[in-house]
Amino acid sequence: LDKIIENKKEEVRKAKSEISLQELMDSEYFGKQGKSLKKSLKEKSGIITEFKRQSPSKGIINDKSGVFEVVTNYEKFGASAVSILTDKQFFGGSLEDISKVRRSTNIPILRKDFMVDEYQFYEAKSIGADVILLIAANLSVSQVQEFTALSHQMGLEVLLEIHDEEELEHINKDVDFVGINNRNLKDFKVDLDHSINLKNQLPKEILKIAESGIYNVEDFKYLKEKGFDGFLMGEYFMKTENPGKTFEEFIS
Ligand code: IGP
Repeated sequence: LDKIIENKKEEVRKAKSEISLQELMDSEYFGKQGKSLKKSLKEKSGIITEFKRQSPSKGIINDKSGVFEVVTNYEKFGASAVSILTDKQFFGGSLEDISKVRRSTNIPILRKDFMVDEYQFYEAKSIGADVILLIAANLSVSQVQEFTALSHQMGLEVLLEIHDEEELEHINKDVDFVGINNRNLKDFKVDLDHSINLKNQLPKEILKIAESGIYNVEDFKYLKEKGFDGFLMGEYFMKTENPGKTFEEFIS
C-alpha cells in the first residue's frame, strides 16, 4: 500500500501540471448532483460490480474484455452500480475507462482509486463519476472529514473503506457508506467472519458494504443474511471470459 500511495502522489503532481483545476471544473458535470448509490442499492440487486483488469495480489485478471461491453451488461442484468479502477500502474485502469462508459450508463459509477489529494476529487467529478472511495488505511481522520465534505459539495457520494477495529475512528456521520474489506490489504487474506464482527460494531443507521473475496453465492447469501446492505464484487466476474454473463448467472 505504501508503494501505491507514493506512486499516486507523484502521479497527482504530474496531472496537476498538465490539467488545471479550472479546466476540470469546466466539465459539464460540475454543479450537478451525481447518481445516487444510496438509492440504487435499495432498488436493485445491491451488488456493486467491478471492472478490474489486474491487481497486485492476482496479477492479470482479464486483459481481453472491453469496459464498454462489460459495464453495459452489468447494468442490463441489475447491478446497483459499477466500480471502475482508474489506477494505471497497479490495476491497469484509467480515467478514460470511466469517460468511455459514462454517457451510456445510467447506474452510479464509483471511481476506484487511491485518493490522496483534493485534485483527484475534481478529476473524478470532471469525468462524471458519482461515488468515490476513501481508504481509511491511508488517510488520517481529518483527511477523511475534509475529503467527505469536499465530495458532498461536488455532489459525490462517499464510500469509506475500513478493515480493522482501529479504523473505526475514521467513521464520521457524514460518510454515505462504510465498506468493510474482507481482504486484508497487508497479506491479502480473506476472512468473512472478521468483517461480520467488525460490522456489528458500526452505527445501526449507516449503510454497510461488504467488499472483496466474495467468490460464490453462499458467501453472498451469508453476508446478506448478516445484514450487509451492499456487496462489492470484482474478480469473480472479471476472471471469466464474459463478466456480464457471469454476473447474470450469479444473480439468477
Ligand atoms: C473487489 P474482488 O475480490 O471481488 O475482486 O474485490 C473490490 O472489493 C476490490 O477490488 C477492492 C479494492 C480496494 C481494490 C476493495 N478495496 C481498494 C483496490 C483498492
